Amino acid sequence: MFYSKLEVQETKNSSLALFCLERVSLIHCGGRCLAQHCCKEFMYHKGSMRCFGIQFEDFDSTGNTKLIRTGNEGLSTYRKGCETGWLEFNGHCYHKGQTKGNWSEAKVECRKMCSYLIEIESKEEAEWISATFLENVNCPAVKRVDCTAWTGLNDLDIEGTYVWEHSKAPLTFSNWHPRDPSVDNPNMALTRDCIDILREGLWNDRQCSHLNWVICEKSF
Ligand SMILES: [Ca+2]
Ligand SMILES: [Ca+2]
Repeated sequence: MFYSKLEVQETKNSSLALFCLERVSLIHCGGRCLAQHCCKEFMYHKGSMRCFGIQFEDFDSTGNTKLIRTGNEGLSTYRKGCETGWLEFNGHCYHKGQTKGNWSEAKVECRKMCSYLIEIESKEEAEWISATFLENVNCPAVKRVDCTAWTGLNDLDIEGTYVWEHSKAPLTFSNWHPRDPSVDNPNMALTRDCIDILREGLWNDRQCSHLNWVICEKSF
């Protein structure tokens, strides 16, 4: 089940169209959207067989998207679920990459898939992420170093002021390890500006150049 049909048209003035196809089948339209990470949903008009791929509002990957008006008579909207290789939790999709990277590389990696480094808003989300992606990987002996993944949280701009990279939201929920962020040695915190999630779901500040697993998140 990749799509759910939206019965009630959401009230928006316009949507960003990623692509627009004429005279195609509903299945063709859905397949096209499914093949593109940046396609959030598609709109289809049965009569004219027109197909619009709609992209995530918070990503304009191509730079040449067109605005189309919603509320057009006869246009049905189909919202995409999580793509193959992505897992769902609470209305969001998550994907763990195959290779490790430093924090900037991790950020770029997620962005390529119209997603962002995980932003953790609850204890349930933290625990689900660690149980799903970190507890079952082959962990070498040093679990605190090797079985960890980047989050979008960082204090790169202002030391001690933590923000989520994609949403720019300040920290409302936190799940720090009792000794973090660098509680025992505050000087160390000055060079540790990127936050990762440990195997047990707790957070730790680390140098951004460290190589960590990459977990990306997107809504649907
Ligand atoms: Ca989240
Ligand atoms: Ca810091």
